Amino acid sequence: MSGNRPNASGRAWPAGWHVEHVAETTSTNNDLVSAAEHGAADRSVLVADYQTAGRGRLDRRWDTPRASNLLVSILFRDAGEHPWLMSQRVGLAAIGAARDIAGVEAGLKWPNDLLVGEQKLAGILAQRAADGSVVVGIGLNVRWAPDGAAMLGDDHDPLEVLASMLQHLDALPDDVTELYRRSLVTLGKRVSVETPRQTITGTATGVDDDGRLIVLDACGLSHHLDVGDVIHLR
Ligand code: BT5
Repeated sequence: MSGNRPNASGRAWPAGWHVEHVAETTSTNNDLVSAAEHGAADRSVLVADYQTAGRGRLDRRWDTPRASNLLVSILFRDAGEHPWLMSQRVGLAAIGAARDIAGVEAGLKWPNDLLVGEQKLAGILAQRAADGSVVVGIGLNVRWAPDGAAMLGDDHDPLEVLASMLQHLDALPDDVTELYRRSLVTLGKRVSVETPRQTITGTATGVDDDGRLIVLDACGLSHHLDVGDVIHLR
């Protein structure tokens, strides 16, 4: 990967990030997981103008026309036992970039969707590679969004958003617990959470130390959920 020198896009990236920019691939996450297993460096970053098989969670798709949006994956070799912490960091950095580049205020829907109001601006997909490293991919709508979703606006360049996001990642404190909780618009809301086994309805009261969403149901039971799709009810 090309390091901190200006690369094909002619752009100088923040120091310490090894950014490769390609015109097209299947999925930046797939590529970077495979690169990780072949020894790619910590903080390798793969950004594509277009993905032919962009992936969401649970085998859903991530769609975006050519050269419109940010499609990027980042490799973290020192993610430790808590891969979800890296997703939280990427989500927070993306909020900072949306604010700096476009003046757009986004919040997080648990676990890591970026929302503007209730419209989705970005989605995050984290995967663990076989060697234990973690790849966090983010798709952020810059110049295009599907119906009902949010974007930053026509004037903005996906690579500029990435540069800002990397700077924000560098500037985050080691412990982002409080920052994450403050950005999480899910907290305090009534939610319905569809998990692989059941749907839980209640009030989102917190996030535990394992990154799980705590939902208090009408019977007074607290559920600690580690996966699921959240709907904000109000
Ligand atoms: C996500 O999944 O939100 C994670 C998306 C991660 C995409 C990035 S792009 C770079 C990297 N490489 C990859 O292959 N993936 C990552 P999920 O929560 O499952 O949301 C997927 C759902 O969002 C889809 O089923 C659609 O309903 C919706 N969707 C698809 N494209 C969208 C877009 N551009 N904007 C907003 N919503 C979208």
